[in-house]
Amino acid sequence: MTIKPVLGVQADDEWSPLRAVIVGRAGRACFPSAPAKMIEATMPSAHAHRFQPKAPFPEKLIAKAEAELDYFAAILKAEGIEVYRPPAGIDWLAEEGYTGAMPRDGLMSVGNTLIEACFAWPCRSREIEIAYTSILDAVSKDTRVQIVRRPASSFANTLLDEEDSCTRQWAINNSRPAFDTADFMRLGHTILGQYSHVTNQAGVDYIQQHLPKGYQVEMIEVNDPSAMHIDATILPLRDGLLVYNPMKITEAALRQHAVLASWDLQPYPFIPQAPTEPPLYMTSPWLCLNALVLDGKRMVVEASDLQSAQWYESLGMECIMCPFKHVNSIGGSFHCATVDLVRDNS
Ligand code: DAV
Repeated sequence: MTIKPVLGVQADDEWSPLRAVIVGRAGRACFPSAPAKMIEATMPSAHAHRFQPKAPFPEKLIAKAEAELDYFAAILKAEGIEVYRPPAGIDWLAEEGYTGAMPRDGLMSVGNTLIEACFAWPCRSREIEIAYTSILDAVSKDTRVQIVRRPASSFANTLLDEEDSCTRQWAINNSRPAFDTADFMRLGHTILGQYSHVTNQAGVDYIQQHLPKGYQVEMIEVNDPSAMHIDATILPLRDGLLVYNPMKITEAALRQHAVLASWDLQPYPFIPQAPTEPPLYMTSPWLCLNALVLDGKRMVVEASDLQSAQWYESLGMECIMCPFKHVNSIGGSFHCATVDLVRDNS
């Protein structure tokens, strides 16, 4: 039997059978450097001083993260999933960028449309162009695919302007569209999003304008003073079942959204602990919710996280264990490191 290559973009939820996916590559990854205000608002305070220009992550850490990403990609390929990778060895130090390991922050598929983030952090402004142009070219050979590249106007360096900035809830203002795509979670025709230190109202309006017909964004009420990315706060496991971080969101807030009204909503029942080595330079240990669901039955979970795996299994999932601690260290887990291009929900 020959397997037909799956090309294009057709995905609008987090759980339908995955057919084609992007898996990132670290390259010569660096601590992202952004104005102190943006870093202090979001990054773990113990590490905030590391986020300087030209500060590469330790070479050994990157080599291990790269091996984990390769192994993860091999697991997905062995499941028959088409895997797209950016070029190896991108020098993010020379580009004054961050990494190509976290494509979820910068690309979101909704139906046949792939939307590029209007990143708030200047060091990420060319990340998708640098690492993902060849993949965008490949998928757009399918003429049904719409790619929404970030507009030149979204590069304006105005997000920290304004005198009243110390009274604002978020580090950024609303002077131009800003959003990371990881502040959004797709549940079919409804996309749940959060405002954050990288996502503003103009960014939300921009997404809504560029969605295919019939899709809408709803903003979710999250209690997270350092909010940046919703994909360690909620995770749908299958149609009708979602897990969440009860320290950041309440069941009542989730139930306000019609799409979740009748879902089984399960709070994560433990307080996750950070590993001592390698350090989580950029995130909290809630990366345990940053898993990748393959098909509503199986999901990929960090190899040492037996506590989460047992819990997910008690909810009826089957866990595929994959080492990922070094990728976690540089900013994310399986959800962050991927972009689903095709999910089969027909
Ligand atoms: O809990 O630190 C991590 C999200 C990564 N995309 C957290 C959020």
